Amino acid sequence: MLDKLSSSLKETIRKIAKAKRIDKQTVDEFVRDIQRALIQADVKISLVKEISGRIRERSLKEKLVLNPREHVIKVVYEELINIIGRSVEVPLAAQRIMMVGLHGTGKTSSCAKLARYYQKKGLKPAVICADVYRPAAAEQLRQLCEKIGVPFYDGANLPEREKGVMGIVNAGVKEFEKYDVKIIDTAGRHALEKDMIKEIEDIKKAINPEQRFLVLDASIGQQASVQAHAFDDAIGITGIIITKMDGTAKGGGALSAVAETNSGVAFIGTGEKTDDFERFESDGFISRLLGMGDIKALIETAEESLKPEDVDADFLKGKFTLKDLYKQLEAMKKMGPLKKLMEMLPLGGLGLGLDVNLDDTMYQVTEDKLKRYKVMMDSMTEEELTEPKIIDGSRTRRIARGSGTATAEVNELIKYHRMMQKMMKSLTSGRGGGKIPGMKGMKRPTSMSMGKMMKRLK
Ligand SMILES: Nc1nc2c(ncn2[C@@H]2O[C@H](COP(=O)(O)OP(=O)(O)O)[C@@H](O)[C@H]2O)c(=O)[nH]1
Ligand SMILES: [Mg+2]
Repeated sequence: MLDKLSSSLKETIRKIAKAKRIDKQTVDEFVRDIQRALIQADVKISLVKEISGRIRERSLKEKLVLNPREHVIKVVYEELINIIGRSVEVPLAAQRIMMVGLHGTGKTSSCAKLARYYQKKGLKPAVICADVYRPAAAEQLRQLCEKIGVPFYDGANLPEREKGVMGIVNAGVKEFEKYDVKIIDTAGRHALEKDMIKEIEDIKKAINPEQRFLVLDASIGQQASVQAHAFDDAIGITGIIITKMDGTAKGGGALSAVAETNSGVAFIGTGEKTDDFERFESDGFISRLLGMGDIKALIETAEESLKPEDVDADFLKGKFTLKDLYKQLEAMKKMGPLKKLMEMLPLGGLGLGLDVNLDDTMYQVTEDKLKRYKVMMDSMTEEELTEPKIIDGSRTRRIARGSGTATAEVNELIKYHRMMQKMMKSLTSGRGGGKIPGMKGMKRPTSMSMGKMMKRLK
């Protein structure tokens, strides 16, 4: 996916990191590399110019809080996030979703992918087919739904005269009253035509869907913005799904074009299979594009290393998320059994007040356990991951259902997190026994030195 853009950008980042010095000439060189890469990915020229200007300006004029190389990397990263696509929130709640888009863009496949997504998150989805023009359309959707065990409705039980689009949509929504997420597939046309627009306006009026997702084919590049504007004018698009990101080098065009509309990218399709579908989050996406899963953490760490008191304050506020825990556990897996590690710490002196009783099995961070934690975390919302406090009984049940685990396992993860959070707090607060010499690495499990980053880039 966007392999070419990715490899060019990685090459540039590597150059920046290795640069002997950062001056006007080198920055100009980096900017030219970035321009070339973006234009090849079909990003609009005016946007490319805009981002180049800002990178140049910020790289050279901004007050430095980092070393100059890290500063330039940070600027590139932030500016790319600004143009490569705005992402939108996708709530995990009961809702009606209508899918719109031109013919062949991937609406029908995306209906099944979306149903699968919600199913994995522990919600109950159902799908309605409102494409009455092509007999094969209903059959295609039925087969996709059958494969993932999601109920499907196409009005087969309706009397002939009610088998129109509106009849099916209304009956379908009623039929699936008890389902959390109702996904409605609509018919497309080969071009933006009045009767299609009228039809989707009617559907919107009749059932008032909370989400109106527009499906765009990535290979159209910048043209995405024309379609996005037109559909947005008609029904107010709440999120965009960009499909076929796997098959084109122009994905950068589609991703940046939608940022010009009133909406943002919700999901991307990365293949023909129902699981080839991911939530789009611009910062994570750009990090991956630049080849540094931890670039954000790296940059934050670099910033924080200048003001250690801020790091502490962060943890004191309880900013130790489930994602942090996961990273921590991964690191620990390498270090050996957690129990040994715990024994090495003067726990009493730390004032941990460990009221959680952990049995022996919980001390062992095994590959298997990490995998199970990962699927549970995949079934959580962003909010739950950052504020695990909000995970109550009903959320626990939903997470367990979505990840195919037991509520007891979810509870174990939460308990684990609470314990580690406590430990992190006392390690970094400077109180409750103070810092432990030689344990500085504990403070920021994600931190990476520039040297390490370079190694990773090689
Ligand atoms: N490679 C790839 N193919 C896709 C993706 N999404 C859809 N397709 C394919 O595109 C074609 C049209 O998809 P379909 O869902 O029928 O489009 P619709 O006419 O908008 O309903 C099908 O052959 C799909 O398998 C994707 O993300 N990647
Ligand atoms: Mg279709």
